[in-house]
Amino acid sequence: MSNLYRRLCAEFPSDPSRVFAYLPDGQVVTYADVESGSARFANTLHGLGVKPGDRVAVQAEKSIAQLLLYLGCLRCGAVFLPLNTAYTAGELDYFIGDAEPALFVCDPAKAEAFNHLPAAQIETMDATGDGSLVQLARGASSTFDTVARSNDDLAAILYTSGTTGRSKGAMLSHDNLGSNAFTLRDFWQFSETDVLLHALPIFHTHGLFVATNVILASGAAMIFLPRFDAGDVLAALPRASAMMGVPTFYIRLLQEQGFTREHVAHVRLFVSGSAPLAADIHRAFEERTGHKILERYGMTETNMNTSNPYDGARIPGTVGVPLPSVNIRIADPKSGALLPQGEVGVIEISGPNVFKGYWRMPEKTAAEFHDGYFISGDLGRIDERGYVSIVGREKDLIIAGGYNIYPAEVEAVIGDLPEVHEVAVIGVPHPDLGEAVVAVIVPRDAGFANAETINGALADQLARFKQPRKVIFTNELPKNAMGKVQKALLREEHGHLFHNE
Ligand code: MLC
Ligand code: AMP
Repeated sequence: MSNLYRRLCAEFPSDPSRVFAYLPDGQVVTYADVESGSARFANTLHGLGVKPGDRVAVQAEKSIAQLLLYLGCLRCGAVFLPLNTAYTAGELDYFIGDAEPALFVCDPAKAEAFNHLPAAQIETMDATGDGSLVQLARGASSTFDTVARSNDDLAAILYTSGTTGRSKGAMLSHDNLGSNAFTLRDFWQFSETDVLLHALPIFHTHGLFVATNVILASGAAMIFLPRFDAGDVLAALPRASAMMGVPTFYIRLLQEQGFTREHVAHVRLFVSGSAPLAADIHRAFEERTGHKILERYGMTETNMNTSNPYDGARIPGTVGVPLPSVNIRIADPKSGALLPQGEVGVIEISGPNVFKGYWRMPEKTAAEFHDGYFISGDLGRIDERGYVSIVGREKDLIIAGGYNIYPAEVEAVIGDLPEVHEVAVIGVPHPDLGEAVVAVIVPRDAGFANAETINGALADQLARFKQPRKVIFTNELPKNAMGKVQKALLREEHGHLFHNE
């Protein structure tokens, strides 16, 4: 039963005509379709020579076909490797070079641009679920004998940005994903009667594993929207029993007039995660709807770690208690010594949810573990009731709208521009995105102050969400005695840049 697909499949409804997904065009995908569609992809991958352990990299718009491909990968033992659709061709070069996938699946419109990539084969899949791979799958058999996998065999690799600027592939096993899916299902009381509103991207942990795996593990259904659009979400909510989102989703819903107590009275659960949910948004949401958002805390490397309770106090500003079988402790960021309850330090995590390490980076992996615990880089405290609060980050990371951006990566690209002498990239509070990227630049020529030139030069090199929302020119960056840029001072100075947006 170690193959994650087999574990999920055992929970599918006994009536295979039950709906797995409601699509925007009115079509439905049943559990029978999940079984046959994933089999077709598994057979297709097999036919293309993809072997157990081979990576299948995918950069394609959100579609049910892509979810079926993910399940097809699980079934034939391939390692699913989804990539953010915002990544530029330059960024993809690195991922493909590093992961060496046996197959790269991309949007048909982009296939030509990727011809130079060293992937063994390229096939396509578009937003409507069509493309060369889908055509092959249509002709494949609708039954497939799901291969045996051990708990530790890899099911997926998800790239996360790195503090040094180099992305790292987090290796997630069948049991990492399986254990977390079943834990969350039970903790949040999902069942066959649920209908989840799914408006998240499916190339990250949140939309792919937390949302999709939990629904499959419950034999439940989802309303599958291509992206978050407040109007579309509002229109779909009357048919949903639960919703999962990043804080920006809830901030935007609160701006909608039609988002009222009556409109969502029947919804049993709103979950937030991937970025801090401000306590005042939590309260405003409760005031408007009567619902307390359930905030949880996770990471690509660890899946979900903590959650506010389903029954019991959901405390604004906290991420709840460790999930069953997850261990959380707090360590001194400098010495690594374990700290007593109540003190602030780095959050360390162990449990079946914790990943197998970074792809082909054994030293980096070793450096991020402390006696078997993964060092999260998040700063937190555990209170006397056992609730965890995240109070900051030790890692230099910006989270905008639930996407992670490592300043080091953006600084490296901007620092290479001929106009730039020095640059510091910081995250500044933003009312919609939580944080926004700001670049503070010392130009080579004191008279140069042209943000368009800088932004224009970044367009091909960095995904749009990593590019600065504002560029500020200055004569000098504040530095400490060691010559290190004092980012805290910059954040303080520019903290109000987006106050009125
Ligand atoms: C889009 N843009 C962003 C952005 N998303 N910029 C910064 N941060 C983001 N998150 C850019 C667009 O390219 C566009 O650029 C401009 O911002 C305005 O776009 P928009 O229309 O307002 O954005 P929208 O498409 O509505 O997207 C915003 C969003 C989306 C919040 C709905 O980013 C989103 O779905 N985020 C979810 C991310 C997520 O799933 N994270 C989970 C990670 S897993 P321009 O200039 O072209 O207009 C994880 C573990 C865990 O963290 O615990 O879950
Ligand atoms: P990612 O690498 O995209 O998986 O992002 C993981 C990071 O998101 C964590 O290390 C945290 O910094 C942050 N994060 C996730 N959930 C929360 C939350 N509920 N509150 C605060 N930060 C969070």
